[in-house]
Amino acid sequence: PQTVYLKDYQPVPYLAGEIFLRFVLEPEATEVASRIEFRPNPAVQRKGAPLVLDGERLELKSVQLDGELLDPSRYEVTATHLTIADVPQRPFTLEIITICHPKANSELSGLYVSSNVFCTQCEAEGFRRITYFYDRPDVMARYKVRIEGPKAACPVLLSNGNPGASGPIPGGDCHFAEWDDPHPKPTYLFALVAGNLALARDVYVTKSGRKVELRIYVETGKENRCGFAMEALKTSMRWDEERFGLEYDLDIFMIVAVSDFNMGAMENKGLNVFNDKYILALPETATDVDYVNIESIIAHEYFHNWTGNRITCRDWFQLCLKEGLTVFRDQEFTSDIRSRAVKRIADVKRLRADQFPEDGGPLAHPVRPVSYIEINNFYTATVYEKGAELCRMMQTLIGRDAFRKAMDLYFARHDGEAATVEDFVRCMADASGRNFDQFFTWYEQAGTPEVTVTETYNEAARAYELTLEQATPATPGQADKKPVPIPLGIGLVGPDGRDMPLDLDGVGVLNEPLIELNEAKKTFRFRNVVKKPVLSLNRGFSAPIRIKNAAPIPEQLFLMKNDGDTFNRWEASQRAAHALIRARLSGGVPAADTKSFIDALRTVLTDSRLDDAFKALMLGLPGEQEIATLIGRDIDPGAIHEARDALRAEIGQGLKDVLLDLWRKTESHAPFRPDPDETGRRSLRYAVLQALAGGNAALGIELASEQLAQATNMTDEIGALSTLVTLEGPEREAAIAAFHDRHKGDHLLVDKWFALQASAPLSSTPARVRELMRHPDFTLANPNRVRSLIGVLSMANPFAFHAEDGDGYAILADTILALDPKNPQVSARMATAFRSWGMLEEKRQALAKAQLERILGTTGLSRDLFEIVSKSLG
Ligand code: DPP
Ligand code: ZN
Repeated sequence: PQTVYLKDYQPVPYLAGEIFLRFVLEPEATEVASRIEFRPNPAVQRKGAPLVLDGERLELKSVQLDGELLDPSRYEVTATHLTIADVPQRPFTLEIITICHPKANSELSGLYVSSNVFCTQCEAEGFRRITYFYDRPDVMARYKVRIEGPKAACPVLLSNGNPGASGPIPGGDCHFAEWDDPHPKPTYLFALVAGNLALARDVYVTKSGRKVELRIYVETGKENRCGFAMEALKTSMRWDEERFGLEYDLDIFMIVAVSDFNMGAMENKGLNVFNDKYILALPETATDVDYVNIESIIAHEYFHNWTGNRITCRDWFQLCLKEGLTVFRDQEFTSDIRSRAVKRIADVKRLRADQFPEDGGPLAHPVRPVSYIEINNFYTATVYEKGAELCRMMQTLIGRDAFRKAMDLYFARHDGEAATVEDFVRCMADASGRNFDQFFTWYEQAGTPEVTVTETYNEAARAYELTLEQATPATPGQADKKPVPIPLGIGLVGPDGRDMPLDLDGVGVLNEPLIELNEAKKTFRFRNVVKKPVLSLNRGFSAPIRIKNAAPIPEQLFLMKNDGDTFNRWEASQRAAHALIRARLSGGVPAADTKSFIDALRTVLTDSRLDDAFKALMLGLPGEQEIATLIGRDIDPGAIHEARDALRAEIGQGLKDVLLDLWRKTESHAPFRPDPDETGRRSLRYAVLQALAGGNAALGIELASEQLAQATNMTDEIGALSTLVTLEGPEREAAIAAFHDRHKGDHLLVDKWFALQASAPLSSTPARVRELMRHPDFTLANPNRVRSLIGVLSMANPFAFHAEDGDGYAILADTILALDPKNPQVSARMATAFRSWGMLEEKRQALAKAQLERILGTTGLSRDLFEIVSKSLG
């Protein structure tokens, strides 16, 4: 397969004006007629260049140029392109008729059928499976669409933009609908949906008083499950007006929920398509986690209307321009409407679980990559989550007001354009007056920077010296790293638990509690530090770095109890727990330290000023994957699991009284509400249950079973079950069977049923997963189903995935090989679970490597899978 390079970017020789598309829908063979206005691109000095259009899996029927039918000798058709060597060097119109095969499309890219509904997914390069065109984001055109289809099977006919004419087609059972999108857009934002769908409606009035019709389309019978999504949509629309001054720009905004979808959701202009798990919610079908996800994904896709659609990307290397920025925007949205501290902790947990391992392994790539084989492989945690961290750092460095000015400038300069990361960062620089040249390294350099801390304190001189050194480990293709500018939130906490003034030598008392490490090494000298302080660094996780030498446990415990920065209070608990688990792994059991850790936890859990959600987070130990990433080599996932479990047991036993008290206090029979308080209460309740079960399995089984028996909403049901499935015994099996009986008619709940079993850290889990792969409800055709069983096993259950006999690896490889011919995007995504094989202990390393080699040795691999597996093998 070919590699595509950023440095090879070339604009197209012909630009497109209007594109008119006519679809005659049939599941087996859909006819697409296009009429496209082209004109030579004045910015390109290649007179007479051929017109080379992208197209895949299309049956070409005819080509007309300016109304004249072209003889096939005038053009060339390959598996990937239509080339017309000789086109006029003035505006011309091309008309093409092609056939595509939606029913046979198992890749879920292009036009396909999901549960009898026609739908499209065009990002990144799916449009080329619909018709021949320039399938790249820098070619923006005005779309007019006419859809014709059978009235009975497809009463609903949707595309982007505003609705136009519609009605019956004389002489048959078909009807048509026309859509007109006034905003020029690239191919990847095109969408079409047609089928028998039910509808929820609402109206939104924008801040300038325009009425926007809101519609959410779902499977018939599920209309009553869209209320929460609709509210989230209206809240998002309001928030974007208030925080960024951005208003919606069409007469109608539509969302369609489908059950077969490769991604979470897609921001097509005016017609978002969603994986239905991120739309449908009722208290008895969705958990708190589902509610929070629905809210933030609705917001994310809506926010793309400006950051992504109005201003799009010049090429796919600029993907973070829309994704990193839009994740940052959705994070801010959630922070504003829920708890900022809880959101920050959740995001950092996710960054550490997904992005840090990616950045430290064979698939590491810069936030703006320089090459790819398959672009679909670059919808990664690095592009999204680290990309968002870069936006956050820019806001931290210039302040919220200047950041807003920079955003305004970005829209003023680039609205309607396909922009680059340079364009965006230039707006930051121009609006703030700050130089961002060095900052750009963050976009170009892969790897997680490591900061080493050295402190000295001189009581007599009241002088505190902080020396910080940064280094970024080598990543594939990037051996030498440059220093990056690192903004560090900082506090010097005095013995009374209060922050002391930050009086920096040569600067004076800092206005903002922030220092910047721009060079490889720097010493900060603080004056008038009357007592030896405890350092609280990288407050709020102001930079996506790793502090290499964490302070000793007693200091962490002090911060856990006292730090004025909520994030760092949590961070300190993670560091302390991590240190305790590490100590166990190397044989030393520090009884005194464990006891003081438990005491510190007790202080937190009994503090009535702290909210439930925060307490729940404080009870959560660092994940096994996270611990493994920090250790970095010779990993024995079984040993990590045991050491972590042993600490859990001590916590469960040592805090039994407090935990039981919280268990009683968090009981409620009030009607379900997915608001922050109630969500927090339930999250604490189930963290407490897990902790109690960790200390005493029998007690865990008893409480979980009791809770399950009286559960009236899905959060309570899953909360109880997710603990119960970790505890072997007849109760577990009975509960699993009962859940299926109760919920087998609801595909989203059947997904949960698979996921619960795949998540259990038991040695019986791989065998259970193999059994479930033969269950009548299991299918490789549905991405959510694959993710809930095989994805959960391989990405969320390190203990079972890394089973000593290698069966976890074999299951994953078997699945990947069976899936790849059907859906390469998902098979490649699954394969990333192997990426950290190189840090395993020898025996597991060999087992995992053998599976990777087995995959790579298979003929006919997709480009997607080939890229992931070959890069993983290094
Ligand atoms: N649908 C994906 C997202 O919104 C890709 N654009 O992130
Ligand atoms: Zn996005």
